[in-house]
Amino acid sequence: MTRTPTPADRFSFGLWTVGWQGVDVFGGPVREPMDPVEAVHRLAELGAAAVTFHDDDLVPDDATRDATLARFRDALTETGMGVEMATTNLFGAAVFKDGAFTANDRDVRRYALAKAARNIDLAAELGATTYVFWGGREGAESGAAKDIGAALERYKEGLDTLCAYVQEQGYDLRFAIEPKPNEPRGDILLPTIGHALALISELEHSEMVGLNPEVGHEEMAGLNFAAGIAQALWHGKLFHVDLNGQHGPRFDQDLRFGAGNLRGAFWTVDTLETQGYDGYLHFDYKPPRTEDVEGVWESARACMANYLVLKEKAAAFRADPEVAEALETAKVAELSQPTLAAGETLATVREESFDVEALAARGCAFERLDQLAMDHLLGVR
Ligand code: GLT
Ligand code: MN
Ligand code: MN
Repeated sequence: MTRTPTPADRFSFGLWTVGWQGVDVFGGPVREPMDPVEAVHRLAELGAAAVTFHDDDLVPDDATRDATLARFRDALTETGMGVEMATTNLFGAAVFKDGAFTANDRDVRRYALAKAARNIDLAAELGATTYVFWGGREGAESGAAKDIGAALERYKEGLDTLCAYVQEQGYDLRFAIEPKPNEPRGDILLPTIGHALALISELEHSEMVGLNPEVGHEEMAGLNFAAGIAQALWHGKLFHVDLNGQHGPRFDQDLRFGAGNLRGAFWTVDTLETQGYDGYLHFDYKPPRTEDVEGVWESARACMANYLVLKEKAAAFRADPEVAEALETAKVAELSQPTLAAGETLATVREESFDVEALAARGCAFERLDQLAMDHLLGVR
């Protein structure tokens, strides 16, 4: 197995990731703006397959829109890079200070729909097949300010309206909702994978809406990312993924993939590689402010290399005969057997037929299994 990425690995990056100038709440930019054309070329050289963008990353103003798009298209043709996903910036401008689809102000909601529809047209034109909705400003800082039920109605209305628009236009595009618990709002609507799945089930065109979960966002909420995406896969809703790193519940760190919770990253890769995910492996990280532009490319390279190393280690774990034996002892495959036999009813399952004490005394043998995974991760097996 090689640790040098190729387009066959289907790695992709947001233009806003390598292009992040380091502006945070305490300080201004530390790097020059990055030309999207430069980003496409450098990422292609590093072995990525595609880029993704917000409308404002690529075409921030109408005066330069056509010229920028012409240069961008040329860069894609020259490098063979694709655009696999696009999204709308519905959070940066002052007009979205109280949200976009769920702003109390109806005019803001109407403007947000128009802004999203315009970029959906561009996304389809550039060949994107996924359109992400990260509602970072959809939320509140205080209780009385937001009627949560009404906000969810408007969220549904916004998504239903845009789904209908995509269908009318005949675009080959699916939507992916990205949950996040907080930041920039005090509390964000659809804070976790589970909340978003529940909203999706209420949508008019729920079949065309899935998820784009981000590692750091679930971990900010203290949740297990691998378990979250495993559930999303079970629902057939893991349309896309944002890979990055996070050190537990604190501000959104957006570290390079593999940094932060390394064991979590191992299980994330194992889940993506074994549970039927076939989408792009998208990195949504922020090269730290300490880095110059060379550090930016170094961290982008590291995101992909870390994924490939973990993929190698997870595969070695799965292929290890001792692991197979430990899985057997831990009865992991037994969970796939239905609890009742075909045609059996509860009438034949009698409490008195079980030796409950003996069942209770059986060890589960999970520690040995987990230590084998740890040994693979640590490189001692
Ligand atoms: C923003 C956010 C990300 C989202 C992006 C998509 S924008 O950078 O922090 O998690 O994925 O809108
Ligand atoms: Mn993030
Ligand atoms: Mn993200």
